[in-house]
Amino acid sequence: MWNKRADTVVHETEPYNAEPTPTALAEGFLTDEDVFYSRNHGPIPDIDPAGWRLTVADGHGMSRSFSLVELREEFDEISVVATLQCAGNRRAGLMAVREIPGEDPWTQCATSTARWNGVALADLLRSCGVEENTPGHVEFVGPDVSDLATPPQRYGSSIELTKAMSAETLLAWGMNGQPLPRVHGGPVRVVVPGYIGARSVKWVDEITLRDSPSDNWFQRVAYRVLPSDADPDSAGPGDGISLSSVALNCDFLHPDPTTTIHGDEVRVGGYAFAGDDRAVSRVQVSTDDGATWIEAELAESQGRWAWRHWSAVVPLDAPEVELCVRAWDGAAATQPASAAELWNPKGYVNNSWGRLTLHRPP
Ligand code: MTE
Ligand code: MO
Repeated sequence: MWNKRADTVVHETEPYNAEPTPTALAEGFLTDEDVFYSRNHGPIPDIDPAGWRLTVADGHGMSRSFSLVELREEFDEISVVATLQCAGNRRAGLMAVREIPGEDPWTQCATSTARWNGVALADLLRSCGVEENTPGHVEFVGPDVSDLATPPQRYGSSIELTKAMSAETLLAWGMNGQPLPRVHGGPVRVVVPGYIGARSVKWVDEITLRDSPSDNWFQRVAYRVLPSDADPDSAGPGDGISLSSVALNCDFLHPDPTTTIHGDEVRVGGYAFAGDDRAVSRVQVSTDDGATWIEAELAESQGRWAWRHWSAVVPLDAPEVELCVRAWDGAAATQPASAAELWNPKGYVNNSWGRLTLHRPP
């Protein structure tokens, strides 16, 4: 379905929610369309690019509207390599601690990287008279109505105006050199590099300037880290920590733990990513539950908005070896060891150490 590989792990068909296998995700620094994870809260709309229009409103009664042709003609095309990562990435690790009803058990593959092409949102906003350094927020709304929200409503989110006016935030119509696929928001989506995937609104058709963050359910109620003892059903608007920047995170993508490893050492590898304003500075792997650490090699950085691939050769001196991996950022902050200390009622931001158990022939 949706041009995804046959080995894609489909959590739900309606709405469509699916992630690649770790092996598929490891294949490229950029993630091919048929591998890229897909996260939806409602039906995937079918929009004719020729009929699509984007309305930009100042929140005080003034608005302008753009067609796709106008966007392409009036503004310079830019391209940004950026990793999208769902706030629910690695939720399965939290569910292993305690159940999280009504949410999908994403593994470490609810994240993918693409080269996005389009226009800088800042250029579009400037053309509408928005000035740099004005305080405020920018709301994005798509046409897909989600009945997961209370009340059912179109999917929306917001970011601070400063991030909207940054060089990296874009309205994308291209992904890895191809027209943006329908399932990923075609004809046009927002891409907010360094922020949780939820802010990168697909099929965007309304942008509104605001004094405060969006009242949309997906901004005000969902995508918030509630205290571990909170009842998610009675959580109100504004409760919990609102997520924007992606937390420092990393995990294994290979080798496949269901295969038997021959030899007394093995090369392991995966991805590491840090959100807005931070960078991955180091990745380490341990074979003794964190007592000692082996420095992993980090692949060369391909820009500050993209993940880093890493790999390390580790000894395998027992029939079963449990590995863990952690990253560090530029402030020398690192990741917590266990998912238990991070458990939260909606299951967001599991950035505990990645873990992988490997087997040798008996
Ligand atoms: N935009 C709309 N209109 N509807 C959605 O359900 N899901 C968001 C975001 N944008 C969503 C959306 C979430 S939670 C994520 S993680 C990303 O899209 C996923 O983007 P992808 O499906 O292209 O991987
Ligand atoms: Mo997400």
